Amino acid sequence: MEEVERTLLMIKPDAVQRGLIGEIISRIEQKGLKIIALRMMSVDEQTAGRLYAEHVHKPFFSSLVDFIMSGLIVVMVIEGRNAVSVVRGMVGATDPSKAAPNTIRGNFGFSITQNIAHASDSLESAKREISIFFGESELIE
Ligand code: 3AN
Repeated sequence: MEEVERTLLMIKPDAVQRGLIGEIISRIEQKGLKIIALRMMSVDEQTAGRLYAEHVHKPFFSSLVDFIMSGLIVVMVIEGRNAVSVVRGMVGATDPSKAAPNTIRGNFGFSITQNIAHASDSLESAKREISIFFGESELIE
């Protein structure tokens, strides 16, 4: 049974700096998914630590945190049938050099750290990540 799901999509500093906000939002809209919250912001160290808590012991943790704090990001909550896997598929593989053509990372990215966008990888991650950026009252019904 297919369920209406909510997922978090983050446009990372490299993509904001390169002027790809519109392109990425446009793909979400053209797919027919619904954006129910949207914000441009910068990330502080505490928020970066929460966001990447699962990577705290990885060798790339500090470069990940430095990068996400290096400029503005855009975060949005997207709603739709199977939204978690659909948006994840549109973003593409973590390593942009391996991401399929016509995915967001496949078309626009090349670096594994500066990899354009992030989408939640499960319903559980989506709930956790959405709550880092948005209160329940900020999600449009
Ligand atoms: P995804 O964003 O595809 O869900 P995660 O959650 O495994 O990937 O990793 C979070 C972020 O950590 C990635 N977006 C990427 O920027 C960075 N990352 C993951 N693996 C590596 C790696 N091997 N080397 C450097 N950075 C990495």
